Amino acid sequence: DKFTSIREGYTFDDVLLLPAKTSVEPKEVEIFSKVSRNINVRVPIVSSPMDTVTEADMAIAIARYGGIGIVHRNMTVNEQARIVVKVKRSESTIIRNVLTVSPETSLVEVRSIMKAKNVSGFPVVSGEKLVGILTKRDLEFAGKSSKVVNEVMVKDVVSAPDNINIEDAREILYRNRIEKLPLVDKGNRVVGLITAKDIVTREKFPDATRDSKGQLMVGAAVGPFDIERAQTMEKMGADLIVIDTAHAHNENVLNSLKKMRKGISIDLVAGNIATAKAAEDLISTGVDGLRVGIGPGSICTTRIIAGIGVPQITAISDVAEAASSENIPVIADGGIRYSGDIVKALAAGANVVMLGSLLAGTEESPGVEMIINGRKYKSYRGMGSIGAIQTGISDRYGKIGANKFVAEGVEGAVPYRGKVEEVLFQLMGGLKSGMGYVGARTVQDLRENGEFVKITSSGLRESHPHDIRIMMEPPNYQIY
Ligand code: RVP
Repeated sequence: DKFTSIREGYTFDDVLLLPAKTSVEPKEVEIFSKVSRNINVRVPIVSSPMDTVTEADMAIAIARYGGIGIVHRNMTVNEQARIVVKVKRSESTIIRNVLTVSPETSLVEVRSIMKAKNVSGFPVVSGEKLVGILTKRDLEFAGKSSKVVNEVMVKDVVSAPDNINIEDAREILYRNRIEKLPLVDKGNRVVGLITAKDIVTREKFPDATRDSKGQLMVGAAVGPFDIERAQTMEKMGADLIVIDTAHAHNENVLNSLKKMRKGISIDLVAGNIATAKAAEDLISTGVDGLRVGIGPGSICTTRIIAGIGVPQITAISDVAEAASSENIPVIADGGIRYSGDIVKALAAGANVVMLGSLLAGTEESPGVEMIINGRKYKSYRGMGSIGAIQTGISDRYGKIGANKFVAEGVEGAVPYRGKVEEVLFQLMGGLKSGMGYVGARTVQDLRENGEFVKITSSGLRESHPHDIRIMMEPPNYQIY
């Protein structure tokens, strides 16, 4: 009968990692990992493409601290493109599309370009050649007169050759006490711009996930059949496309993935899935990463409404095993509530984890803040919730009929958690601690050698604080 060979599925609360003999101190462990075939990260965290989690601010923060953000798709292609561009432009050590003005440009016009394009100064160019530089400071002293650029710009402009390295550029900026260094070719034509601000920012975030040009990396979610959106995102500078569907193990999706893989040249991560068979079928379409999780999400009701799913530790482990022979990275998506869950997800075989709930409460998430009983919260909702389906264009979860939906998610609020930086610091501290207990020097080591013990409900009860009334809540253990 159907139950003789039935398997048991485990999730985070069903298991613990065995402490092992170790020679690794938490502060020495290495937590770099892979999100997909070609995307390496120094911190194994991906922010979920949800409309209360990842827009520009989140993607910028996550990439600065070493992970990568995936911009959600519950908006038009243009809106999503604008967010991708904002992340890509947020920091770049060398600006290539330099906005310039001419000596005859009026200051009124300069001010309006400054405001519209959010820049604080311009190289001044006459007949293609660099003749001066104009910064906010020069404008401040010019008053409201009808002057033109030529009258207020700095004429003995310091510039550097195009192939200058960042260290030398830094030195020139410092020695001359200037903010902006135009890069010029042999004909004195402006071909780039380095700003002091960008150099300082770069040094402030040594772990940042950057592309070869020094810009922050960012991913974009697209529907499984939306090749056009994927191509637009690539054109706008996205480094990664993440397929966003509740069930990727579907003939039509598989066929579309083959086309999508050929239609773009950046990495393509597909999901969600929860079985080894799905992993094999997805890998055969040529995708570069797998997103695992059917139903573990904190806002997800799929398992209750549709009766399907796989407890997340088992899902991760099954998919990771199928993916290992092809070396395809696995993203564990959903259900992570504490740093210990991250250690377990990686030990089960994931390369990185995707977070929704834990990031939705941060300052950088797009959700709205609210006060409930004197405590600060931020809104958080499933992409299959009525609210998300109605306000957007998401089709992650099937729409049945024109105006009636069968929701597979809920809407609510999570405690406010401060800045992404603080949350990640706590989460990575927990991960490093766990790796120390297991004796894993790297994430790869943890994936290969982490060993689990299965626990009972009394084991779980013993694991949480018990027999105490908690008076002081630490930042990494919250009570709802
Ligand atoms: P969590 O981190 O536990 O909050 O889970 C986030 C994940 O839940 C998302 O990355 C996505 O896979 C899934 N999700 C998003 N919306 C819904 C839903 O409405 N059912 N589920």
